[in-house]
Amino acid sequence: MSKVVKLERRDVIAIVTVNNPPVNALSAAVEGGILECINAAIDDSKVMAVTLTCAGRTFIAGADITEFDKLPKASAWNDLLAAIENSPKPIVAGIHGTALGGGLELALVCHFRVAINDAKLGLPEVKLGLLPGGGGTQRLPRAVGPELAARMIVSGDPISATEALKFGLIDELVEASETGSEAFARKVLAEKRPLRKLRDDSSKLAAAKADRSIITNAVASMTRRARGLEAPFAAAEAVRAAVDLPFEEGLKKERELFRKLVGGDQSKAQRYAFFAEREAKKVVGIPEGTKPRLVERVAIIGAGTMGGGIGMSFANAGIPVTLIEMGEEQLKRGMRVMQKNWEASAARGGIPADAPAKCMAMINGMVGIENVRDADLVIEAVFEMMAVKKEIFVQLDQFAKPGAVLASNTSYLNIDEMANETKRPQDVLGMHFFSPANVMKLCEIVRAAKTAPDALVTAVTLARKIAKVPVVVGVCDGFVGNRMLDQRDKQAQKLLFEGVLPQQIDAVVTQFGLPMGPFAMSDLVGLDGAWRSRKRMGIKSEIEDALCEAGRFGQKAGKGYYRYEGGSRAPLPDPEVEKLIAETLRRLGRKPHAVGDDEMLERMMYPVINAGALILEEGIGTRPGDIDVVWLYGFGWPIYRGGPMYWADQVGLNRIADRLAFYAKKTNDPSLEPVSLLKRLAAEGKGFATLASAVKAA
Ligand code: T1G
Repeated sequence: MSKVVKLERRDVIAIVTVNNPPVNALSAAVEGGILECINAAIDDSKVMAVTLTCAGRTFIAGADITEFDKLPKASAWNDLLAAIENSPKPIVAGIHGTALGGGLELALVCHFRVAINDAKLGLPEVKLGLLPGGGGTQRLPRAVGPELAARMIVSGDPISATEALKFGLIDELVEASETGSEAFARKVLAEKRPLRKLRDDSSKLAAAKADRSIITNAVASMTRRARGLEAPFAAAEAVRAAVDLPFEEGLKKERELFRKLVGGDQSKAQRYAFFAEREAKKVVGIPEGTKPRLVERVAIIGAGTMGGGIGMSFANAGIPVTLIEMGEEQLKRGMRVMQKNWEASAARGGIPADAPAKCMAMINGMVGIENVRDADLVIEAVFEMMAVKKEIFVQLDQFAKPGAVLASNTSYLNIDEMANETKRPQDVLGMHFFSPANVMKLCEIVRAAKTAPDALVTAVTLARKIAKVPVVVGVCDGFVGNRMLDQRDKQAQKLLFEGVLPQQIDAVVTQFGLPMGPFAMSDLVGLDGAWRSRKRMGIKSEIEDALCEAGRFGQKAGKGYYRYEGGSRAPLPDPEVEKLIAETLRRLGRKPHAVGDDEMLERMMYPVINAGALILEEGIGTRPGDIDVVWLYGFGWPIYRGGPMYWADQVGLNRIADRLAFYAKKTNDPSLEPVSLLKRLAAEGKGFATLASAVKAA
């Protein structure tokens, strides 16, 4: 008997229990252990039926992703699937937590499946750049029909146990997975139910054989957002094979597609991103076992776009919010926007129809900062000016209860300066949400000089609780994300002044895989804010100033770098802008010249890598993977490229350092010179990945 799988017999029922924390991942040891137990149960003449369940918090959550990169070994995987499916005795899977990937595939070769109410079942392999590699693409369509199977496999999203029962993926909802599966096994014996093999039942495929649009439509809706990704399309091909081919041939097709993906660059990058996101949650440099403070109520100051979005995130997670404005009118306006957003989601079917009312009930709108007194966490999301924020912190010091964590949502400003306005700097930190805050998952947790470890852990824990992806960063202008993005935008502006059009520059960035280029992004954010700050500081940016002087403030004005028609947000190139740029360049005596796409990409992305290297050198970011997580969840970096620092390692730091030095000369821009960490790693022939192991999480 293996350490991770145990077998016990309760009269005629053999109970196989997997115990491989934290998520009962299918390591080779687990596969071998289950196979050993299943064979022993089949050989035991006293055993009439078998159950397969898991200890701990979840059923098997899939293959052990850490084992993909190890040398392929003769895995018991296919023998295990066959042993269960061909067992002469009924085998019942008892599911709790999440039955995902290989875990669900194991359950699919069992003859019966039961699950507890809040269990989830899914095949999320596409999110790792893979597709199910254990027959899932062939058995799931036979279990639930090809339409739902296509949705589940191509999107990677799980379904609830209730839906699973409705569609025939499970046979019964039970109170507890172990006792429930045992009772169900006894029922199967008592009722002499025949053993059911999904591979032998193609009845649910008939409709899709007759009407191909069933799959085509399901796949189309799931692949709409899959631009540049290989796995979703391969997954769709495997599901189509389930409809078109006999089972064994479909299985062969699945294996062929899986082998191609698992060795490919995209899956390697996506598996890297999976672990980088989990590593980022581990706060470095705090005492082992630091516990978060209790947070039962949150106060948010400012009911504008950011404050409202942040409030929605907490309310969505069931955490009561005191939303504070300085005036009744602003408060009402902010609350109305939140109500409208929730109602729009409900209308789209994103949340239940009764959710808007429930969420609004979590929001207690008040006027006056003294209403922070019962909050355990206060987040200010007021106007982005240091003087205003300092004043807020002076008042928070006066009104917030002792021990409350005091956070600023600032996207650039110095948290230390805000902390120094209080007598409790140990409670002060940044929680930088990305707009729209109720949608974007990234939350930069800014650690100030005096931030207490438990305050930091409180912010990270809360961010996770509201389904955000927290990354701890240090205090500097723009922290990690914006500081790096500024470098890209600076180079984009330079290309504009060399006569390259906004749409050409944006196209290079979107073709690379980012959702939006710098100029479409400026139109989305609005050009007027930056214009006002430039005027305040006496800084000129001739092209953008000319756009603002012409009232072209971006999407909000229906025109900016692009024009926007009929309320659509789709950016349309505008000959007016091309004329305005040409006139400005003429006035400045600039000679427009063409720049190739490859050069544009290098000149925009390599300075981003350089800034990332400086952030690591200064200790503002602790791990290269943290920086990658910031870009994946803050700016939509294409997951199949892993993240900027991962991508830089694939390009080669040598090449990046050389090209930066070249462009520094060519464009007479010393800020492009490679920073010392980048030069050192390049000279040593290393990548940023070598730094990751140097950082030990607490
Ligand atoms: N392999 C190895 N480690 C895993 C893992 C996995 N599959 N899943 C989670 N972990 C680790 C994770 O790194 C973290 O470690 C800890 O468990 C808790 O995870 C053959 C080929 C199950 C929903 O894609 O979606 O099966 O940081 O922080 O938020 O066809 O983990 O604590 O050291 O995410 O409660 C398919 C991936 C694999 C599921 C739990 N399965 N996991 O979420 O905890 S491919 C997946 C998840 C496959 C077959 C194919 C989530 C979770 P540490 P966590 P959580």
